[in-house]
Amino acid sequence: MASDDKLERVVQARMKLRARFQAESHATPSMADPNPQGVGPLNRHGMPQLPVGQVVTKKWPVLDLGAQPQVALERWKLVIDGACARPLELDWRAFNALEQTDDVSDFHCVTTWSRFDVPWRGVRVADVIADVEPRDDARFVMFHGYDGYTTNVPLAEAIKADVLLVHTADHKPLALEHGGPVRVITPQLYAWKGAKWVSRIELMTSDKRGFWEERGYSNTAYPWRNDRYA
Ligand SMILES: Nc1nc2c(c(=O)[nH]1)N[C@H]1C(S)=C(S)[C@@H](COP(=O)(O)O)O[C@H]1N2
Ligand SMILES: [Mo]
Repeated sequence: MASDDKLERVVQARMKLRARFQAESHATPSMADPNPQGVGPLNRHGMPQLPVGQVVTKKWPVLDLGAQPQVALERWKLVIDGACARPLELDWRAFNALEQTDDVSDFHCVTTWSRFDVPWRGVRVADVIADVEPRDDARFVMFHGYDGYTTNVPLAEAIKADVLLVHTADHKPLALEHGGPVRVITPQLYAWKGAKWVSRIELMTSDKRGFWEERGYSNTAYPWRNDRYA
């Protein structure tokens, strides 16, 4: 357990970050689209069940760049750095000692399949970002994977409560092919915004495009706007 001083510092940092982005986070289409483009009965967040153009799958397809990096837990680390006061490097033990969150959310792949109701367990991205005390000019995040993959999101998206660093899916350790030991999930954005085999969370002062964003995928990636390609 953290000392009182450390805990107080982290709580203060979290409150500051939340206050700074509250309005922006609630205004994004992914959180509360005034006119969501989807089908089916209203579901979580008052959205239709399925974003337009998606079909439900029970299977979980695998998409990667052709390599699945195997990182032994003894060598695994996660770096959180960039535009912040206290860059951090977590090893496996330190990561697992952080507060754990259980959530159930949907997974929407831009290649038109969606998985409903996936049970996840992991650490809130907002928590580790608050811990490094982002500078006031930090506004964007780049997620990096051990395979060299990158994907960018606004800080306001990254700190949503359902954006997690997950190590468990479907009540089992996250399989290598799905990004184990740890990946990011972004339930309110298309799934390419969640880096598998995540190695680094980089805070940025200006937006930079990640791997698919550079190759014509939408920078914003809102499933509820059918916002797939730029
Ligand atoms: N590191 C890494 N993360 C990645 C990818 C990748 O190639 N490398 N592919 C992305 C894409 S395009 C999608 S749709 C999802 C797929 O996750 P899955 O293979 O677990 O279904 O992971 C995303 N995260
Ligand atoms: Mo994808």
